[in-house]
Amino acid sequence: MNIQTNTQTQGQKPKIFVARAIFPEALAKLEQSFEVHSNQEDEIFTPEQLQKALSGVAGALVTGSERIDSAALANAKDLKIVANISVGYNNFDVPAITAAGVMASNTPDVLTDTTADFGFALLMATARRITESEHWVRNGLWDKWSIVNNPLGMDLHHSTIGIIGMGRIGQGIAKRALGFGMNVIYHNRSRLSEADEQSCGASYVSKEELLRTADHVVLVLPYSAESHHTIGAKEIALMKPSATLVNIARGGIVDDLALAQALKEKRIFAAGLDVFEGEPKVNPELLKLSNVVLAPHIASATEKTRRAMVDLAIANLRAALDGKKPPSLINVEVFKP
Ligand code: 8YV
Repeated sequence: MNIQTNTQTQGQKPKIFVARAIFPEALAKLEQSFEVHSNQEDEIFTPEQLQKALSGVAGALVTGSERIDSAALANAKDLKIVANISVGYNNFDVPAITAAGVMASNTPDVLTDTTADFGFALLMATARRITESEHWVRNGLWDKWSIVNNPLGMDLHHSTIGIIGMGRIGQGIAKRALGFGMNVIYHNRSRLSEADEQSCGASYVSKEELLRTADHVVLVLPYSAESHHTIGAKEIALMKPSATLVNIARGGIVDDLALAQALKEKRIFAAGLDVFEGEPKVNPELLKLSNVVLAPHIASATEKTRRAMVDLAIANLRAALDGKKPPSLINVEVFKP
């Protein structure tokens, strides 16, 4: 572990910790106001290193790779805020952070459209076998083509898309699907208002009906103990053999081993995965298969959006250290004006 510090300002400014590499301009700006301890080498910290790094700092910018729980906070007596550079915050033990009197924030809204775009891109790549087709070209198989001998895919247009998790990103995917003439069904913990259902052209159905009828199932729900293995062997068994499954939600929402077995036996057509159980590790059974498109958790990864996420996380951190309410505070009960 090598933590870099802007030592010329040591002692004069509040100390903050930046857990992963961020854009240099953003770091330089932070250094004008704070004594910045940062991990620009970008190696993921062990829990012990993280605990040490949080000791003595007033604020921390973290990402999904840092688990913030009571152990991480054990020596963080000066900490006022942990600002996640991520909308999902299943890396936070929110009750433990709240019990420690620390504010927790995330980065909603700024990544909605970028992530919805990627969900749709991954769905298209999966249904139309784009990565397999690229391998055809690279492996010199193009001259073997015929009307029937090609990576033949499944249509999106005029098919039924089933979205599980109809928050901002799920709704963004639904609106994109309308442009493809798709029939949109969804399942969510709570039903949308009539106005929101209308603007997404989406009909609410049970999870079982969605799995039975959708041609394409897209997962966009937050991870929690309740959503663990929302899709396992039992749920996959309900799906059509021609169906595709796309997970841009979180690893652990899908039982990856059960999915690999189903894909191997062609019990469903294909899957597109941006998130994995235990990532950055990927279940080796998935790696053996050609009917799965794999991406390294990049749904929010455009330069513009990643900059906006960093900027919002910094705005949260600055507000907290200025005694103001962070714009996207999760545990509002901790804030004392
Ligand atoms: C992040 C994400 O890239 O915002 C989220 O919930 O999954 C991604 O945008 C990732 O979590 C890194 O923090």
